[in-house]
Amino acid sequence: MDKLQQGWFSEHSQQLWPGQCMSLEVEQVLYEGKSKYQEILVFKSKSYGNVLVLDGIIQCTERDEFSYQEMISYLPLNSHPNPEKVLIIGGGDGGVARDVVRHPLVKSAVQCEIDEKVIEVSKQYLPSMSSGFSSPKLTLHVGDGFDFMAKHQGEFDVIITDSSDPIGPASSLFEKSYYELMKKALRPGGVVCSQGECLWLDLGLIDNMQKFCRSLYPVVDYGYTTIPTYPSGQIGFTLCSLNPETNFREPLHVWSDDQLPTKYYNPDVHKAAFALPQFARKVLNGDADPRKTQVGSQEH
Ligand code: SPM
Repeated sequence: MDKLQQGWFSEHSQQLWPGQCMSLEVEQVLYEGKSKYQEILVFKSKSYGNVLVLDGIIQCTERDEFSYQEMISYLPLNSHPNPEKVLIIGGGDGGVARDVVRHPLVKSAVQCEIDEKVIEVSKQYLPSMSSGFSSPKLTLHVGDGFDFMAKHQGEFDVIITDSSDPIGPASSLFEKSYYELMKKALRPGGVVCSQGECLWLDLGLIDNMQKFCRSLYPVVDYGYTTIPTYPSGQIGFTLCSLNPETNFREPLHVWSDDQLPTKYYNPDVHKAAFALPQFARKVLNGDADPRKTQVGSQEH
């Protein structure tokens, strides 16, 4: 199916969200090309600003990106007592780097993104997100996250994985071996937070990830944010901590607007991010089968 038709972009994925799609009206196509890893599209939309699309999937729009980037950054950074050194895997648009380097306790951040072309295109068409790349706190490395972490063990307080979906170049980032590798790259008491997919679409995957994470880390949780331009309007985060005392649901740090200006995140939103609807809570507590939460199931 052609993703650009009659002035509209439509996000179809038979594999990830069969039978539904998000469409945005296009004002102008700004960039269309192919990198070594994926197809890249940037267009100016009628109502959501500039939009970055990788392999046909919306990654961010200027209008709502902050809800995802702030939450994937500040849920873990405000759950660690002293998050001085941060590693970002992926996040080539720069939005997560922008929000990580703003955090008052972060002294340095290293970002490892595999696709240089995404960085280049984002610098040109998404300047409000890519501003983080110019921070003196940030070191940018182009390469594979697995290789990078294997060479940097025991170095990071927080590791944030801002990935695309579990098909194509990012699929390995949703596997147990990746969480084992992150565990080794953390300092004692370290915390990880990864793009953790959608309760409405991916509950089986989320359940499976929570289970294997619990076999590796003493504290594991799932928090989420709302975001209009991701499928079903919701996306979550897999959070794990090496510190058995961590409670992701209560922020350890509370900042004034002068110290950490935000547009989505605040301490109440932080706590609310972990309040799961009943169908999801039952599955993640082990009281229901994720397959029984499909449309039309009468199971309660
Ligand atoms: N820095 C923004 C990059 C976004 N990374 C996550 C993109 C996920 C897109 N698909 C969402 C599908 C939810 N099931």
